[in-house]
Amino acid sequence: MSKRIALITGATSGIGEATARTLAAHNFKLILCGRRRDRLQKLETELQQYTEVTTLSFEVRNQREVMSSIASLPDAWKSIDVLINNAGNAHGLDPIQTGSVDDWDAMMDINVKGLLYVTKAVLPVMTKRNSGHIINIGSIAGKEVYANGNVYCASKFAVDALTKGMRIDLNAHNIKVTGIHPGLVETEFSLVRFKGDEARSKNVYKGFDPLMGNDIADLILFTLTRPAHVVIADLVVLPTAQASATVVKKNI
Ligand code: NDP
Ligand code: 8X3
Repeated sequence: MSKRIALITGATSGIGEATARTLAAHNFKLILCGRRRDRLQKLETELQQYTEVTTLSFEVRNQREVMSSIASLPDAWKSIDVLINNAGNAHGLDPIQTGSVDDWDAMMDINVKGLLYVTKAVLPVMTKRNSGHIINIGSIAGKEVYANGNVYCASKFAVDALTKGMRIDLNAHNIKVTGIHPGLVETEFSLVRFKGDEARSKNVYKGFDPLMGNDIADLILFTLTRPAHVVIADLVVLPTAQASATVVKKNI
């Protein structure tokens, strides 16, 4: 079977980077995306020993940049089979009454509108061929609301709704749509949420075994390797120590 082409947003760290490594080892050609060009180049060089890799650096908030970057792909890369909408972050953890409007804009623009822009740019090749697979990375925060999670949770509830909506609208086109909703995964996520505060970020993952990027990458691979007649529609995955968005058994 010829290699499928997978486009991964947010491939410069965490879940996206782990997914790139896993898919490189399992017969996928990769289009790696993110804003940090140095990291993209480093990963491209590393993974080229296993598969064909190309990179696109764009800001998912900028619709024009998203469209022109994806349109700039050489013909050999245009037939994207798999889209992994992973780029996203939380910005801040504040009560609604004191939350920053800039943080709210960032989360809605990146997690919701960015996902829509990338999907819009990639879908024509999938609908034309009546095949493809879209995986949206949601979150336990898109299933449960927690204190101070307000806008991040809203953005991930939106991802959940969009995933369901895409599955319905793309049903006629034979396109698989999967939502994967992780609990606590140790990545750069908390460093971004807490604006570079390393101590506060590390503390989130202290006293228990969190999920790692590889755990989600494994699930993505599993989802992508089901037979043609099977779609994994919705997956919630937590560390064993986590029972809900806020119940985590910590040994500290
Ligand atoms: P990381 O911070 O490690 O990775 C985030 C990725 O998103 C980076 O590659 C970053 O690349 C990219 N990104 C962020 N903002 C933008 C932007 N404006 N334009 C383009 N790319 C952007 O976090 P995770 O790996 O944990 O997060 C990946 C996804 O998983 C997110 O959607 C997150 O909400 C979700 N998630 C994370 C959980 C966790 O506990 N870690 C749990 C549940 C879901 P660059 O900065 O180079 O642009
Ligand atoms: C990231 C997981 O619990 O920090 O989506 O919101 S959580």
